[in-house]
Amino acid sequence: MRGAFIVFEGGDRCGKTTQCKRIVEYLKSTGIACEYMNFPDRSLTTGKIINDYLLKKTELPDRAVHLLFSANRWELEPKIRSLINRGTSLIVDRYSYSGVAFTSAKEGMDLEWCKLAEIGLPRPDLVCLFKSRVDVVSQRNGWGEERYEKTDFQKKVCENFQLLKDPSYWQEIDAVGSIEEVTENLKPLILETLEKAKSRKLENL
Ligand code: DGP
Ligand code: NA
Ligand code: NA
Repeated sequence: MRGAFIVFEGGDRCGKTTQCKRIVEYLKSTGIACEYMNFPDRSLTTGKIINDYLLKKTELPDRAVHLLFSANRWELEPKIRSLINRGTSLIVDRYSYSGVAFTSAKEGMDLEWCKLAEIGLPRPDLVCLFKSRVDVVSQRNGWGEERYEKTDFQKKVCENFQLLKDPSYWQEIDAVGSIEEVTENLKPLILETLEKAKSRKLENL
């Protein structure tokens, strides 16, 4: 039986990385095979260039950087498929939807063009979209260190996530409660998705 492919999405510093890791710990503690994965994976070949770009050490044209982020996901596509097919569930911190929402928040970038390089990647069984308020997250420590951490840009990103949202496999998560509360609310949703994935074929974007 295959594992489930679950993605957490949202604006920067909305708390989804913390929740991803807490869910992985919880699932492991109950004996469920699962792994944490995150995009961009800065340790990969493309990830090193992406890291320099995010830290504003290098400049690159918008389309070139968009395709690098996409290539970063394609670097791990064989691993994603093999883990899921061997029965390991994946809890993934950002995916193609960040790719589209962030790049298309830039001036002159078309949403449909942004989707093209994502076609053929495995489609998640569940996308948890973390709602957050930009005026709250922008107060968090270190805000502004990376390229996209600007209030107006993040508002645009959040609007783009709303355009991408597909109610058939997306759930909005209210990320305003305590860390413990958010995890408790997530657990039943995650467990239900793991169960359903067993009898469903993995689809593609
Ligand atoms: P993170 O390590 O999750 O904080 O992500 C780094 C930053 O990169 C964050 O601002 C979100 C952004 N990002 C993530 N994936 C993509 C992508 O595919 N394309 C673009 N343009 N930005 C992305
Ligand atoms: Na970030
Ligand atoms: Na993160």
